[in-house]
Amino acid sequence: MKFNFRKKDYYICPYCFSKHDLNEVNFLCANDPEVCSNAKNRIPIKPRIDDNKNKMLDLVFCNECGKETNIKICPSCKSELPNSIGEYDNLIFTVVGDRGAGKSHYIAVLINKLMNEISSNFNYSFSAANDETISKYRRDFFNAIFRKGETIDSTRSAKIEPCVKQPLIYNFTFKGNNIIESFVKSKLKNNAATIAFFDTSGEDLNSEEAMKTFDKYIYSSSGIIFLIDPLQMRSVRQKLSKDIEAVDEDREIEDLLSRTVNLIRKGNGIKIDKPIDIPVAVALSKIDTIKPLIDQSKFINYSGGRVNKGYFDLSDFEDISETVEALLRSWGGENFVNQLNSNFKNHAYFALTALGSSPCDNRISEITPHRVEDPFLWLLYKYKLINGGRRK
Ligand SMILES: Nc1nc2c(ncn2[C@@H]2O[C@H](COP(=O)(O)OP(=O)(O)O)[C@@H](O)[C@H]2O)c(=O)[nH]1
Ligand SMILES: [Mg+2]
Ligand SMILES: [Zn+2]
Ligand SMILES: [Zn+2]
Repeated sequence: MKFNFRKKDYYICPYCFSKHDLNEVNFLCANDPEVCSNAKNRIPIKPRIDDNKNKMLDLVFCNECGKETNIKICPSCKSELPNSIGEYDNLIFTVVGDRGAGKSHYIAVLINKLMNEISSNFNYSFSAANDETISKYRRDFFNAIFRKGETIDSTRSAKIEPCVKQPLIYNFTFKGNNIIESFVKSKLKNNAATIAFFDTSGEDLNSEEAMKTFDKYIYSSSGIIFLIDPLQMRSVRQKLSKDIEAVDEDREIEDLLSRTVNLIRKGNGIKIDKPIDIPVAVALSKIDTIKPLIDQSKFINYSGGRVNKGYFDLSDFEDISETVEALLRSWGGENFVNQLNSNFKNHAYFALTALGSSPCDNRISEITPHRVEDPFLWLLYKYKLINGGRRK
């Protein structure tokens, strides 16, 4: 059976976020740089417009050496584009959070789980869209925690190392190859997406000025996962009556939210009285550290097979979101909750742990993630890539 995935007539570059018609893509000569000066000087090859009226060409011939090439590059920033660019919807998911909130470990574990388990439960395939993603994920995320059993170094600032800004890009496509799956698919509005993940560095989020310069991707996002380390909240530390040092004592969780809101409003020209429609998933990270503060009967503690059902469990989702919102309010997060309510039309609360326990001297003995996929699944549900359902 053959499916016609919905084709777009434009694409958004996942590196510089410029929007282009499909026929505006450029190519890079794939020949040996010793042989062809186009290849040597990375001179973009622009296809003739009448060769490709409204579609994206898959290959062109180099105007210098005549060799064919399928390496697509962005006409604005010259970055190499994933080969699948333009085929599917572009979704850009950004993980936002203060320094030490757990963003890097979260992304590392989430992607691993999506590849190995979650996507197939929903009949999707999840695969890296380009070689850079494969090597960056291995180098900066996977190797440390899954191979060496060590924590990931703090993300370097994009100011110092431009490569930090490179997103991880994945294709998420519905497999649907039998009658039942194709029935499920027919009810979905979308069935494929290119998803870019950004890991932001704490330093880049320090001031609005820095966010503006480096984090254009925040206001261009299709969805935001906003991570909060519960131990960052004074009242949580007091309740646990431990001498836990917060990564940053003086930082209130609503400060980063205000800066994010201001950035999105300015970047997209949204007036103060209009709600922002980017969905925001607020997630408590590292919930393994606050076990004593969570009622053991709550859904948060369980995950029993809910992702095996192939739909987004709305009853479970609502229960968790209400629980976490109430927890945040009771821990002095009223202001945060109110700010979120008044600025974002679409928001929900989640709770997760990427590692399942605290590393000891930067060593991770065992990784037992819990509910890491929930915010991501909610975003997919919002974009109608997966269906929602209720328990009978
Ligand atoms: N207990 C616990 N600690 C975590 C978890 N995830 C991260 N951490 C700790 O928090 C530190 C900061 O996490 P990181 O992902 O680097 O934060 P980032 O600055 O937001 O990228 C790590 O070095 C770990 O020690 C978790 O799920 N549980
Ligand atoms: Mg980090
Ligand atoms: Zn050439
Ligand atoms: Zn670009």
